Amino acid sequence: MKSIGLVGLPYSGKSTLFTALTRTGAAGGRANQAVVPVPDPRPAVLAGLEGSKKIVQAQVRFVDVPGGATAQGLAALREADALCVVVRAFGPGAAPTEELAEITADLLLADLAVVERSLENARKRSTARSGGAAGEVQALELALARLGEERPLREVDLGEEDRRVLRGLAPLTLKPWVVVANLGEGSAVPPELPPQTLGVWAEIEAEAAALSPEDAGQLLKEFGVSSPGLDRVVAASYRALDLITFLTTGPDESRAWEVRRGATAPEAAGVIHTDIQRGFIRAEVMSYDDLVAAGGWDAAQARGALRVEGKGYVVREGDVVYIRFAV
Ligand SMILES: Nc1nc2c(ncn2[C@@H]2O[C@H](COP(=O)(O)OP(=O)(O)OP(=O)(O)O)[C@@H](O)[C@H]2O)c(=O)[nH]1
Ligand SMILES: [Mg+2]
Repeated sequence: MKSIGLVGLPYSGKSTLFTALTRTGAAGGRANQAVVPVPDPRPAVLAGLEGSKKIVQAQVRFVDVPGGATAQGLAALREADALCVVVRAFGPGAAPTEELAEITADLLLADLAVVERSLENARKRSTARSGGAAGEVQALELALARLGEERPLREVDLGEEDRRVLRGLAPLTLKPWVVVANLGEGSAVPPELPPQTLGVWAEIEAEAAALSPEDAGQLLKEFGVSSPGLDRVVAASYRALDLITFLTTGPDESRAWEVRRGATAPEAAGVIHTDIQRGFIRAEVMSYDDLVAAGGWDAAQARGALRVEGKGYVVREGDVVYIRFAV
């Protein structure tokens, strides 16, 4: 399960957004987390067609970190897989672009401090062991130089070894991120924010989160919210994290799973269970669309939609897979 850390200046509306996303109230002042199902209609559709007893969504964890670049807050963010940067675009004196610049600067500074400290240590070890930590020193020097130019590490062209070294430090600017503008009622995303910025009305959605589904739907409709923040924040985070969804279905359950884009069939099998990866023989695969168009797995197979794939197969978004394995 991936975790997404909410970061932003105080009063940007992180806790309000957290409430909207997770339907749980945020505990004041502390980092707070909640696991929510990833919105995806496909497992339920598969369950209907295959008569599964259970529907299981993929899950994602949100972590609400109280404002500012406190040591505690940054430590909580380091454990996140992706960041969701929340800027205030509601109320008097809203300056979302400046807020985004300020948060970016805070994250860059935090990384700079961590990389500097590690570089010092690596240099000491490198001289002591006559060049043993040379690769490490090189990676850290590159990172330090780029951070000094105010370049987030996520935008830096890093080699395999650089990535390995840096991953150990969990730099904040290496994490994929999604920018969310918390909008005032009826207003749109200010055009000066980055083009991928998501606009949400956190307060209205947080209010809706406390209502019954019917009342919530009514309220959101009144305010013209067609696609809830959760759907869009999760979708954008999946894109930023380069994740895809594959599905499994059977009499017991229909389920959505997340895997890194580019993963092979055995790697996807490993998401289900390490034993299934170890004993992988082959994957039987059809696309979700083909399965649904035919009205079920067997019917789709009869139409020739089933493919038998080996160890090298790269799993695609929306694949429904059945793994043959032996232990
Ligand atoms: N008008 C309006 N007020 C909002 C909106 N979102 C949040 N607020 C209000 O702004 C204040 C701060 O919101 P929080 O969600 O607590 O902000 P935060 O980012 O969690 O702040 P810290 O935890 O202190 O860092 C609260 O009084 C919210 O009710 C919004 O979309 N519109
Ligand atoms: Mg808060």
